[in-house]
Amino acid sequence: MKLKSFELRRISLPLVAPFRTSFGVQSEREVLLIRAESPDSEGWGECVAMSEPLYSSEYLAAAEDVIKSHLLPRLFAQSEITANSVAEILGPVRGHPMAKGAVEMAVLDAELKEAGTSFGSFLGAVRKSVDCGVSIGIADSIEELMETVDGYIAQGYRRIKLKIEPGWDYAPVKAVRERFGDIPLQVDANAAYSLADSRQLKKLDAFDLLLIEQPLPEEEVRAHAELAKIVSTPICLDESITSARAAADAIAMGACSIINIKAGRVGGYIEARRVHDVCDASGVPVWCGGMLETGIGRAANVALSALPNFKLPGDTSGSDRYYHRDITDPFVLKDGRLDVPEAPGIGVNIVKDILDEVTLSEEVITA
Ligand code: OSB
Ligand code: MG
Repeated sequence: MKLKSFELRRISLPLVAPFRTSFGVQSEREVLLIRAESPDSEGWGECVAMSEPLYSSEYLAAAEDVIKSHLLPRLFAQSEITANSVAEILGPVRGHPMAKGAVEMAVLDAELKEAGTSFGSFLGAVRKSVDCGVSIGIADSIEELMETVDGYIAQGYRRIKLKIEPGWDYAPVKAVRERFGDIPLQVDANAAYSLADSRQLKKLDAFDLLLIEQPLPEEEVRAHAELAKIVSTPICLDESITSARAAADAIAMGACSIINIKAGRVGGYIEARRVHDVCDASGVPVWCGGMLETGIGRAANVALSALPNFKLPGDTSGSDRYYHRDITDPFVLKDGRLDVPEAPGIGVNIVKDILDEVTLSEEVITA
């Protein structure tokens, strides 16, 4: 494919409710979107970097800068590119997986639209719909949390994930278990603990959780292996898994028995599929994480979630879990599931009027 131009568009969407994690409170989602244009096609990419570098070191303004200054010039230097070649062309630039992943996604969407192939069939989907879970932020009180969980269960979500941090762990998990019984339940600490907290984390063993996600810092893979010997709840890694190779290493070390896959965190959907394959070959089940995506990223995440080793419900919630109005036709839960889009590329329609309304800035970069 020949590249004509890339459009970089910053948008801001208010969240239906503030989302509190151990790394801060989010009440709006600022997102960088990329539109790749070729002579015969166009494709969309969503950069999952957040406004501030609190989940990982990447953040929106830095992603925008590295894309403009270092990534696009490398792509424009090629006379023809394929989505499969993007990661290698961008390889000399260290780090910035979310920025690279967004660029690759835009190119891949354009390429698949031209070929008439959906993301799902490109990636190897084996299901027409996927089981959905929901990620629930840290609440102001146990009573407020009970109401929130109750509402999501009523909407049909097939798994509940509670954000935890020191001071908000044992009591809320116990309360949810006692009130809602045997529901599929898991927790996510976003690296808020240290190995010295292992006695507190071990108390969660009483609640038969599906998993505990990323209790310790990103770099502390070995410490997760130590923790795994102490707690019986399965350890799942999110932040630490930055590539298929990192996944293979973490598994070999005994640091996790489940992996959360986020395409942006590993540099794109092609590497995400490799993470899936490495885990599958090791007997490690995976599930699809979320980054409060718009319908653009959600469409691709739902397609990815349809691969065979996605054995647990993902953080692929309905559009109304996040936004009053999404920039695509909304994803609506049916019996706790979302349908995998079947149209070419990401397979979801972008609502141009809404997109324009929420746009903060727009820049077109030409070869
Ligand atoms: O750690 O999974 C996480 C949101 C932003 C950044 C990190 C995480 C999350 C979530 C929400 O848990 C997932 C979602 O519903 O998109
Ligand atoms: Mg997480």
